[in-house]
Amino acid sequence: MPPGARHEGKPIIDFITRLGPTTSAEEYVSSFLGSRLDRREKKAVEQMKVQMIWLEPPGKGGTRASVTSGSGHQRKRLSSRQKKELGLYEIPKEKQRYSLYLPLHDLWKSYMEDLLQMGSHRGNLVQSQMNQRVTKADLHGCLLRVERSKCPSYIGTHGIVLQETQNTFRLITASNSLKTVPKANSVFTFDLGRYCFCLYGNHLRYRAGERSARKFKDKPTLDLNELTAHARSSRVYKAALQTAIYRGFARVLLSAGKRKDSQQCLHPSALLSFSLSRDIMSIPSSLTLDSLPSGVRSFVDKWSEHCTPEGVHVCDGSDEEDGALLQLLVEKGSITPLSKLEDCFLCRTKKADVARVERRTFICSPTRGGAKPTPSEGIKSKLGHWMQPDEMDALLDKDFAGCMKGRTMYLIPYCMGPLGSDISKIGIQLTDSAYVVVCMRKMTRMGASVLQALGEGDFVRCLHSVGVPLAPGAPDNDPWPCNPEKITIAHFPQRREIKSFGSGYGGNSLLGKKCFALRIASTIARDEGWLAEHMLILGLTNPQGVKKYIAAAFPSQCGKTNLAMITPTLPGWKAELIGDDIAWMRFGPDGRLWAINPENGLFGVATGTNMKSNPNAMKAVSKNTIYTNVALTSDGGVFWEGLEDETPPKLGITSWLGVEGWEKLPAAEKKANPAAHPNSRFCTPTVQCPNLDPDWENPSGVPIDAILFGGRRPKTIPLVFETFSWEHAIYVGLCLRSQSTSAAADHKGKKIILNDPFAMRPFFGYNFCQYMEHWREMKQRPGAKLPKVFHVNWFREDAEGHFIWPGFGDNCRVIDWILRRCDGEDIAQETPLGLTPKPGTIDMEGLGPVDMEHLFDFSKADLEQETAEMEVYFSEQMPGQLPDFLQQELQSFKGRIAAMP
Ligand code: O2Y
Ligand code: MN
Repeated sequence: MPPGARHEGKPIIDFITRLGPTTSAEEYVSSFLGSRLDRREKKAVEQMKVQMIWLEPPGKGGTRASVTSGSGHQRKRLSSRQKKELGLYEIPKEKQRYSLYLPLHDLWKSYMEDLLQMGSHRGNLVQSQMNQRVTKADLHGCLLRVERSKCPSYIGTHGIVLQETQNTFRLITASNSLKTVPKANSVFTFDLGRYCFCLYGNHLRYRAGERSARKFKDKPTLDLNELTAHARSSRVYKAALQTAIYRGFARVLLSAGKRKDSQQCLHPSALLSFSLSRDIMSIPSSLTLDSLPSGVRSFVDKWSEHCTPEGVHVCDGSDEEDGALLQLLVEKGSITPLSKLEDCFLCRTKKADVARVERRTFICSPTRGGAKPTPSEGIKSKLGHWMQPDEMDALLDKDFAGCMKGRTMYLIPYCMGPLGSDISKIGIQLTDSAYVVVCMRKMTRMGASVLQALGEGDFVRCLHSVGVPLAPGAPDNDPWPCNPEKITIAHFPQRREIKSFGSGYGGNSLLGKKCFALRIASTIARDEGWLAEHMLILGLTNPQGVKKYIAAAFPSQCGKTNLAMITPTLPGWKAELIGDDIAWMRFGPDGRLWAINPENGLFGVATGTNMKSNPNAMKAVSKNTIYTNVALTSDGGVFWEGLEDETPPKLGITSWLGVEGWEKLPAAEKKANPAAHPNSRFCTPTVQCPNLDPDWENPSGVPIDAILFGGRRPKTIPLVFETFSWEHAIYVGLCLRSQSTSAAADHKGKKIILNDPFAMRPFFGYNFCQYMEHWREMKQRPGAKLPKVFHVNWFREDAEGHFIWPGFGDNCRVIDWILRRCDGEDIAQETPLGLTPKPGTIDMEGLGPVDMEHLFDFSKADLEQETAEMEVYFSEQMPGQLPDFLQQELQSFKGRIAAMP
């Protein structure tokens, strides 16, 4: 610290801005002394020089009473009053700018690093020396934060120290305001490098000069209980100590002594230091890095070295941890509590981070052909993106280097599937997003029990960052940090690894979902002989009490969640949810496919969900839910398009973009700027769904009787048809098409029919043509009893564009027909497409008039066009690569069409 900066009064002010980064302390001060002061100020500084000498530890030749200046003759000190009169304590308004003092802060940091020997000599100081030095250090320029105070209004005050008096610090905050905070009964922290130091104000009640000359005694005083509200248990202490050790700073922490209550105390010093980021300090966990299995430990060591977070928090999944994280997110402005709904929060993302980003989603298998079929020349592949693994590693290594600076790295141990099931798989996600942690806790089984189940077993390695490191001292005040230009979601199926950078949203950041449970799992499934599919799982019990299970694959936003939570309109029917998005299906000992839902939560689209379309979902999301990008109502509730009839008209609405009074906008403007983003989501635990199946966590899964494919098809494709064979079923999966939705950012807005084979187009973890071969091989397994496969279309339209079929709860009428077919009832007739219901075999009891003829109507020309379009698709997307058995299916279909009158 330059001597000139060691003063009690007027701070170094505007000349700071002129200093270059290499300016030495002396130059810095000379610059100030020599050129920038007016007469009055120079005189004051002369006086301060005297004061500066005072602040040096008194040597043999000097006494407080007689200190000599450089010129040799004695000077009299200014009294505090005189200094006040000289205006030394005043900081003019125009100088009250935080940015002016950042160079001072930098200078202070190098002074402290020297003082504490944190540079090349690091490690030489013993605990007591370290404490002495921190105690005596000049704090002008320190970025200090009030961690605790008797007066709560000071807590959180954070700024650069400009003045220190006996009883106060004066700070300039990032919002350019001067704050005077009392030392008494306050606890302060400051960060230095990767360490966080803690100072007890009661011990600092001296003038800076006196403090520097004082001898402080180490005395046992504190434990972590006194530091933060959440740090009330020895678990937290252990985590703190362990993290400190991990950081190589354990020297500063000694586990000396035990308190009466047997909690270990931090080192018996009033001025203890420990290496924890602020977020870590306030989030409790029963887990420490040392408790991790060795494979997990090397994984986190590797990436924390590379991403350089402030600290690592190992998530234990407890309620306390969840509550503290939610609180932290509220404090940071990332989420808002919804007063109307119990334990519900609203999160608003940035406009540029609202959906999955397919064009930046890659499968990094060793060869291009391992990831996707080769399209014909000049045609862009729509079946995935590939990058060579080394190339992707190199690219992402750059992006991830230092990307978590200033942030906490959270380690999330999670399990896809019920804990203890043979079918389940474990992942470890490292992330710097607390939002991701709280969502992962709802979406997966997460925490301590997962690590226990893992032991030294293998796991899927998942690394995620929002990609926004914080500059030293910069405030963490962006509620939705993201780096949209650099979004990359990379999968390394052979290494069972996922790396995601730049986005905090849903499918890009909750890596257990699409990345693991579909892309990586589909590869594992191929290797191990099972299926990982984009399918809901639903149990249906008919009025006779016979229960069957279906799995259904629909492209995004085709009502999959609605079907998974269907309330059947047919009397006596019961529908029970297993899962709404993903199914893992394995052969059971009986040769049937048994399915589990690998997820623990619903990440459903909010728009369009209401008491008519999905009453079960509405009930599920009435508590303990995180809403993202929905609108806020003036009574602390939520709103989205589709809730108009269920929202009192007087309520004010603030759109997802923060537009207040949205409800008063003209209809056209409302349409152009919806209250909720079309891909707005609710994130809620599955267990909150009222129609949950009692077997939803059965480790063996449930036996699947029928598989359904479906899409939004306004014309040509009938309400339902049954496939002729397993091979024909694969052909129907291959030909799955649907009107576009908004879930994928790349196709926003446009209503076009898109190919979405198996509803898996964005989710294949390996080459789609090999995927179809794998499906075929399922049949070759000895004793395989595969389910029947159907195609459904709830979205057939009349000439005016109105839906013909009522949909929603009435879809159970179609399912009834399907399940009767599974029982072998003779209720089907052959058509070129497949087997459709014989007239009158769909139960229409209690339903108004429906144009059944139109629902099943297709012409020869329609089918010819459909086939021609599919052939173009095959020749563009997979020329010469369509498996032979599917070529044969295509030819058979064409033959059936040709035979039509
Ligand atoms: O847009 C996102 O990030 C979420 S996408 C999603 C979420 C839940 C269920 N399905 C999907 C999907 O796109 O299929
Ligand atoms: Mn989905």
